[in-house]
Amino acid sequence: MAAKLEYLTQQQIDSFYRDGYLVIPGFLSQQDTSVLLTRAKQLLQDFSLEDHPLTKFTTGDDNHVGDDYFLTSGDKIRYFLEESAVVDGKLVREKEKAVNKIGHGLHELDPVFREATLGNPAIKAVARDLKFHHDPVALQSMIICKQTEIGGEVPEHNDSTFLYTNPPTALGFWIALEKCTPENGALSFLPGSHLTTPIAKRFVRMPTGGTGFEELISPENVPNRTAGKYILEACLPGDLVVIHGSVLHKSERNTSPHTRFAYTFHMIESPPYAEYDEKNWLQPTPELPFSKILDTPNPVVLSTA
Ligand SMILES: O=C(O)CCC(=O)C(=O)O
Repeated sequence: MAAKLEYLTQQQIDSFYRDGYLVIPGFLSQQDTSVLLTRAKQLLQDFSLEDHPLTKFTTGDDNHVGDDYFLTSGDKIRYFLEESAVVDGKLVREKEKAVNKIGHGLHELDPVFREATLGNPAIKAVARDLKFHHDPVALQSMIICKQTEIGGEVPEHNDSTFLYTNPPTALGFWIALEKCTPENGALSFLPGSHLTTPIAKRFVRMPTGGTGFEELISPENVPNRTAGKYILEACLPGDLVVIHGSVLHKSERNTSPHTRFAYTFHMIESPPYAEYDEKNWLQPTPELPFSKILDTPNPVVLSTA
């Protein structure tokens, strides 16, 4: 007998596996969404520029400092600036309006985001209903700010390229903290592309330092990209979008006067069902291993392919 659904309808599950993403309107209450937005703004206020690599180090030779700031951010709360907000090592905007994203250990280290991620029974219920993983763990989290006027574009990608396991198992949970519109860079998706787009490369730590891509399929063997049209998903504060790690998605630049804050975190499958290796840019530490989402693993999974 099929397990009883706790949060999703069968129609929502079918739509996720057909399209590669699922919008769940009103996943967080207005009150819970506003708590997260307030906390995100507090973190921006608390951000100290003192020892930030992009403002402290200015020459090309010091780029490795920025790499290190990124590569060791998995178990920290760190601030990544909009490129156009820093000129010659100086911030040309208020710091609160200059941060592109905050990451990548919010779900572990910040009490408010931890509660919204690891402590949220509705997230666990969605993970059980979707049956995407046997034993999901939370890998990373980010607040994406999409600042007014300069909020950077996120080009077309799929998440398993950047959060790679063998086989690919990334699953994104993306929660709008503010209204997302075509003007301020709402997400858009190529429905069904997760079924036809293999993970052709992966983002890795380079043996020589820094990061780069490793080919998994040589370019001549990568199938033509999925035909079809991108669908823009306007969202209201509190809406959740669950994102299959292989589905193509993107967001445009925010040229509007309205910010577009979102909170996102990713899950992956654990061994023995998937392997997470040392080439990945984000590495768990003995002090902070990846936290499990479910108390009891899902006995069966529907698909991660
Ligand atoms: O929030 C955005 O604009 C992009 C988010 C995204 O692509 C992701 O979480 O994978």
